[in-house]
Amino acid sequence: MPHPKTVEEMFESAGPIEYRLLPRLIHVTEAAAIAAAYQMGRGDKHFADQVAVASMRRMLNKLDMKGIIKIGEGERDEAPMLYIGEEVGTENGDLEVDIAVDPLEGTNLTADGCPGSVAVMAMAERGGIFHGPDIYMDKIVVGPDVVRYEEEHPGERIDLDAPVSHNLEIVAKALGRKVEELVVVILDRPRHAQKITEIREAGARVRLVTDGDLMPGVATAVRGSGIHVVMGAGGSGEAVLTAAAIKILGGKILARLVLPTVANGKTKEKIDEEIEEKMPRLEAMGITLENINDILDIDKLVPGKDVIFSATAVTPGHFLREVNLFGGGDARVHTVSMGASGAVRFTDSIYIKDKRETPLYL
Ligand code: VTB
Ligand code: MG
Ligand code: MG
Repeated sequence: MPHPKTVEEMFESAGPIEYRLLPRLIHVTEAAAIAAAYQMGRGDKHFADQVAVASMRRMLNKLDMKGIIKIGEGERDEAPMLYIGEEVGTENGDLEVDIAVDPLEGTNLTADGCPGSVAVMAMAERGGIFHGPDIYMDKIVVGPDVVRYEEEHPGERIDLDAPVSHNLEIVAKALGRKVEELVVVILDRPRHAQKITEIREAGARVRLVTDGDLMPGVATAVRGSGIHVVMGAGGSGEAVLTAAAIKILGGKILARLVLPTVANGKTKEKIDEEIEEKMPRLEAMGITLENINDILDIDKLVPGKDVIFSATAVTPGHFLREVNLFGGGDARVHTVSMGASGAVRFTDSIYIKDKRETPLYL
């Protein structure tokens, strides 16, 4: 299919979810981010998360759709709201929507007032988002230059199981750089010690993050962000959310489910405990001990076509400004949103309650 070129053609190519729900999705992540922003730096990550979840859920339930949470914060027993499997929306209209959600990605970052936290959500048509548990996914995320390079150089491909240096060399060639000129983001965790050593030995530069590798993953597909690769095991919901944005932006992600006890090198006893505890609900989602190690590419993570994504910063991000709170509940928020048509928006929203009290200012 030829790439739509004009605004008019892009407008016409937008699917019903992008056309009808993307403008609303921006409000959903904005509301959650503002709620969380009131808890910034207050040291209580659970409460910050709770208010973001509650606000996001109230907003979602105003949307005319039959929505199902496909991946997120856990099943009903652990997550009282927006749990995996929860149905949301008014049920009016004909839109059947799959949802991936992280109401507050970076709860610690918010509680500590540190950069990098966002309220984030993705949607697609039914069957369009990976239905999975909230365990971990190991992954590698790169931007569209790598996809183009792979197409032009058959046989040269990034590979989740290949040595780190192999992958970094391909990314470097795709970007016309040396490996020394790459930046890799990875969560600062003991489980990544070996990988971090390998990245450094390959010569690349490393940016360790204490939390939040989702938006850095999106940033790999944004030229000028200064981030070229994200690697390592983090939340599976976060990986699927990354995949939704990466699919829209034309990048690449390879991922694999992994149990936290396995990733974090726990004892066999602890691993067996986790298997016993989690396998029944994993199996109900079609994930067995035989296929749990399968590599998931972007079309497995986000099979949908009418994919939309929105992230509103709570604290400052790589390409988003933080929430500003003014008097009387007025707020200014910065969001990146996008849909499969290729329309990407940076929205600088200002909510004014009393126009005379708080005039709009630049
Ligand atoms: C990652 C990261 C998140 O949790 O998913 C991480 O992207 C999971 O790893 O921002 P740990 O269990 O080792 O924390 C976060 O840091 C928080 O959701
Ligand atoms: Mg969260
Ligand atoms: Mg998270």
